[in-house]
Amino acid sequence: MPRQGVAALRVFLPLAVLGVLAGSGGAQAPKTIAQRDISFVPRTVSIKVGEQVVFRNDDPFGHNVYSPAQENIFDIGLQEPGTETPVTFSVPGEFTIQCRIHPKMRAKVTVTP
Ligand SMILES: [Cu+2]
Repeated sequence: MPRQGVAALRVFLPLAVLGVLAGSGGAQAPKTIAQRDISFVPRTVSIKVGEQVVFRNDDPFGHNVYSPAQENIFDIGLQEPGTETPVTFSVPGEFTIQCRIHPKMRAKVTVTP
């Protein structure tokens, strides 16, 4: 019996941590911006501060999504086809999202307080 309890905790704790990172209270799934045919789809997304945007690579080659802004700065690095990467936006404002490999790719994330 005690062993089972420990095993349950091991499963539960990582999930609890993920819940905290995801902002916890949200029943809503995070909004997704796909990378498809060397474009962001959709090109604009609005979220509330503290929420996530999931960047998903639908192309059969790599992308490198990043934000050049001073705030909410991030760089996903090379993102393999078929993978998703969540990014939390903790500062309100309008943020341009770009791809290092394809400079013409542009999206905008609006983060409201
Ligand atoms: Cu790209």
